[in-house]
Amino acid sequence: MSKHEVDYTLYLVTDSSPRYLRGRDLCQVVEEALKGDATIVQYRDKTSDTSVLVSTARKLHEITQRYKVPLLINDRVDVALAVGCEGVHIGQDDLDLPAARKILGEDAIIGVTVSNVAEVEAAVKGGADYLGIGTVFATPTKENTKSIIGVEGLQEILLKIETEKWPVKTVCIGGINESNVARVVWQSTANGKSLDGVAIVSAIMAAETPEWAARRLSNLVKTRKVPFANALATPRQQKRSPQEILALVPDIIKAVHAKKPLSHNMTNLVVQNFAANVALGVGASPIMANYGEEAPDLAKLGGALVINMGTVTPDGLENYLKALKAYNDVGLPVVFDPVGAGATVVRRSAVKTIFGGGYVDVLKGNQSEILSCVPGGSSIQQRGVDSGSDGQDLQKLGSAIKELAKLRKHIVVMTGKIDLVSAGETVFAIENGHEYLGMVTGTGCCLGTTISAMVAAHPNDKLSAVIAGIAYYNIAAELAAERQDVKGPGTFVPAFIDELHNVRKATVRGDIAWLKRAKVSVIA
Ligand code: 3NM
Repeated sequence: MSKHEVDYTLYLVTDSSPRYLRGRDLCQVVEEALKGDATIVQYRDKTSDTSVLVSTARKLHEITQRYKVPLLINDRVDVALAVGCEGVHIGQDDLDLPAARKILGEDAIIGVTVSNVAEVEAAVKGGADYLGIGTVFATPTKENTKSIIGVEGLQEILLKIETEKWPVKTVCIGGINESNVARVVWQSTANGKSLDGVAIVSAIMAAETPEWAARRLSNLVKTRKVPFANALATPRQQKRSPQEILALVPDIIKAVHAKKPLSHNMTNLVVQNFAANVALGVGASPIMANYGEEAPDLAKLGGALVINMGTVTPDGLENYLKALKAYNDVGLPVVFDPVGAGATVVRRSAVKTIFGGGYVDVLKGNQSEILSCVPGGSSIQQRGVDSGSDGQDLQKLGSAIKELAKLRKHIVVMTGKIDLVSAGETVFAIENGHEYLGMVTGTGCCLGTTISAMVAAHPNDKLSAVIAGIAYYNIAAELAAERQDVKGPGTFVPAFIDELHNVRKATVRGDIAWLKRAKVSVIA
């Protein structure tokens, strides 16, 4: 088989350690994986003597040849030469690529480990046939990994390869298993450029039945079926005019009223009570459940999850991940509020962990929180952007969230004096609200709760639901602030809850005079 015809779909990397083999024979495990559809094998053994490496590689090569699958050797060009197998995989610290190519010749398959764009460029220019991109997620299989790049790092690299039209093949590696493989392949696709496959150690080597594990993984890579994918904003929905969206607002509010969707909040200590009252005000059914084990049951109830990172702790993070998985598994919406993201090392890492752990449908935060989620966003902030108060800044912020939404395939909401929303094609600006919202704690968090109710009740057009939620919330704040009985931020809070309730009730009665206040526009 020519090296250009190699199928990278399911790339098995071996591990001979007893924790994975558990007394089984390496060759037998590899053969089982081949029966289950592994399409390429890398023999990776960092500790055995050369004589063992060569004899094992020979046995493996006999097997892989029977299955017409290439065998590569990790790092050891000499072993590949001795065995006459199809190629090698080299890391950044191993023998350099030109030397390997010179020794093995043009027909050999040579792959290189890369974790950033500079390494990709060097590998491509050096003539690598494929790239092993990683480490995607932390993994016990290789603990001394250089950097955890997450799905975003992966995407950044694919985007570069697509832009440069480099002909190199790609697989990702690190922590890939049945629970995340379809999402990683789906979410990392950038401008139509997808991975050619996934490289896996433990999810096959350690499996009870490697054949079945390989078959399931192979199917997941090929189908990329993720329950949340079909709920993305369609191009048609993204092109709606503000008038078209405003025309949908009453029905969205009525849908929340009629369905009373569950708003499952994993939120911070400060806002639990307020957020529950806001959820009731907008017509949802709140549950403030921070224990992740409950999430699979709650996710059966058709609502939406809010992960608000305001009081992050190691336990909390574990619980968020369990809940995220539960909602992802059934394709129900997740709203993520990265409170204080960027403020501390712990929070920055928590944001990475959450994005690594699952898919969020709506990312909502203030300017600094959202910019800290944008690759390179901190530099936009350092250059000075002032909450979108002047038109130029608004454009800059708009393009930042548009790019972010496109990259992550979700809706991004950046709150500020003017709230910005994008699903990757258009940027909507909503200019409603009142300064009292900024004078009491938790109003940003409660907007997340409101959005969760809207997207839960109107899941097939989440973009309109999000915009409807923001407009409704902010107009209720205006109405509350104008009331005679409101004398300041303290009296504003109960009046605000009243107005959320009143606006909903009026809408259900068919009175939508309040909606005339809505100032929604498209800015990019
Ligand atoms: N290389 P698992 S991560 C062999 O990042 C290897 O370069 C990595 O193991 C890299 O599939 C890794 O069990 C181990 O997570 C991957």
